[in-house]
Formats: sequence, structure tokens, C-alpha cells
Amino acid sequence: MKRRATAQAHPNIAVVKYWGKRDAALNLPAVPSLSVALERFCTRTTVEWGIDAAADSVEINGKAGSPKAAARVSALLDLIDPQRPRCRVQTANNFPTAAGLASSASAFAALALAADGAAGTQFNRNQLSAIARQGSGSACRSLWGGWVEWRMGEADDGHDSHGLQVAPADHWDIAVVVAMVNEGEKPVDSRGGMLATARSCPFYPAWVETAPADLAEARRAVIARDLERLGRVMEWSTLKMHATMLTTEPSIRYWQPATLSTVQVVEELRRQGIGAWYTMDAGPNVKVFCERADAPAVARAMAGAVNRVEVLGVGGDAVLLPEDPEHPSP
Ligand code: 2P0
Repeated sequence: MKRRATAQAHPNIAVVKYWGKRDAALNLPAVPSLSVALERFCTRTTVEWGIDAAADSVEINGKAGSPKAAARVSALLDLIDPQRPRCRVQTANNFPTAAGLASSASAFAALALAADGAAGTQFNRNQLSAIARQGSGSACRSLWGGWVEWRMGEADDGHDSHGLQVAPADHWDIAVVVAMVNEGEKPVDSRGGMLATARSCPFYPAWVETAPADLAEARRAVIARDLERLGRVMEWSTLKMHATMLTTEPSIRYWQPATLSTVQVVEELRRQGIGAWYTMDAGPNVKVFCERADAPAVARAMAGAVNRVEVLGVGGDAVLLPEDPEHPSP
């Protein structure tokens, strides 16, 4: 009998960044990180467990997945059950893929949850988070909504390196204003980029050494709902991470001219008394954190610097979706 399940997960934006691994095979991080889930943006993934085929079938955003992407999906399914049958996976994002908007995070979180549902394995959330982490590190933070910490863990097998919810989505109603500088695929993928940084950046040891204090500060700021305090440490973590990227050999520069223009807009907003703080990931897009009431003014200001602006709130948990008998997933 064929078993099928569909799951939905939100991407997350790190306020304290993950950049560097202590174990590349298991995706164990060299630094702890903390993120917030983005409402509205999501990945939906359907897994059919047991198909009559010679190989897994992987469809991403309506097209056959590349061999590399399909291999990563198959490897994740093997973690759910090494004795598994062939599977069909259909996944789609409602936001740009691979543009520094953490599409791999929501993708592997949704995949782990849907595969567990389809296989009937009943792993708990922490176990699913540790499984999703092996697909893509940041995915371990997308099993939960709200504010999620990824502790480094100590075990060699990585079972204690998973997400941990610091506060749920309804803890703090802030806005994340996303300035889309460029929606194309990024020039250097995070995986290769962070390995190159660890190998060649002379400042990498300082980055690793200072991350735990940033994490503790961000966690306190989230719990206290103190946006200025969070904004300051978020920008600090962002700039330190991009400094290590820039000083990697060969240099990794995700920023484009409009990235810097957007940063200047944010600094100008602050001079005008509007609380807004920026962060950038492995891509040129800028995400600005502000109070909900300030979001329209922040979005208007940023619209002058970029083509597209999206105002998002804090997203909820990754969930299994009920199958719709009228419109069964194909
Ligand atoms: C983050 N990034 O904390 C940081 C900030 C990018 C910059 O997590 O190799 O796609 O799959 O573990 O999770 C992107 O890294 O890398 C990332 P892998 P992943 O959100």
C-alpha cells in the first residue's frame, strides 16, 4: 500500500549566524545560532513512500530535480529508514529558491516531517530536527515556529545538535521587511563557502570564539522583547560573518550595490528615530527587523533602493497538512 504525507515548513532568518562546521559530514556547527521563522513564505512537500520505480522521483518547483538535489533528498530519506522503498517527493516554495532566503532550511524541515509522516516512523521533533540538520544545517531550526536556537551539541554522532524553541510565534509580534535585491541563484553556495572560510580566513577563530556571547545576548533580547538590543547583536553577528566571507581566499562577496544602499536607508531611518536593524545571509537580499507599526514606513523607505519589498511576520511550527480528498496531491 502506498503511504503519503504532506508537510509545510517556513524558512528562518538567523539573527545570530551559522557559518562554519565542526563536522562537515554530519553538518555539526562550529558556532551556535538563533533564528526566527518567517510567516507566509513556506515550502510544501509531499512524500509518497513506496512507488513502483527503479529510482526515487524528485520534483522541485514543478520540474525534475537536478541529480545533485535529488541525491540530497534521497540521502535524507535514507536517514528516516535505511531499508526504505523508492519514494516520490514533490516540493515547492512560494518564494525565491537559493537567493539567501533559507530555502534549504524550509525544504529539509518539510521533507523530514513529510517523510516521517509517510513512513509512519514517528520520530519526535528533536529527532526530526537532527535528521533535517543532516540535509542542511539551518533546516534544524525550521521544525519550530517563533524563535529557535541551534545548540552545537557535544555528542560525536550529533544527536544532541538540534533546534530548541526559545519562544513561540505569538511571543513577539515584530515585522521582518525583506528587500529583494536580486532573486537569482547565489554565486557561491553556503556549504562550500563556509568550508572555504574555515580553511583560509585568518579571522575565523575570532568568529568562532565570539559567537556564544552573541547567542546569549540575542536569547536575552528575544525573551525580553527588546528590539534594539536584538538589532544591535544581529547586525554585529551579520557584519562579523560577512567580514569572514570577504576575507576568505578566494573572497566571497554576497553583497551587491543595492545591498549597501539598503543598509544606508536603515541607518537613515534610525537617525530619524525609527527602530530598524538589518541582516544579510548568503545572498544580496536584506532583511530588516522593526516594530509592526513601523513596517509601512520602513517598507516605503526601502522601496526606493530595491525592486521588491515584502513585509512578513513571525511564522509558526512546521506542520503535517491534512490530505484534501477533493484535491489529492498527485
Ligand atoms: C544561517 N546561513 O544561520 C546562515 C547565515 C547562511 C548565512 O545557514 O551546508 O544552507 O546545508 O549546513 O544551512 C546557510 O547554510 O548550509 C546558513 P549547510 P546551510 O542561516
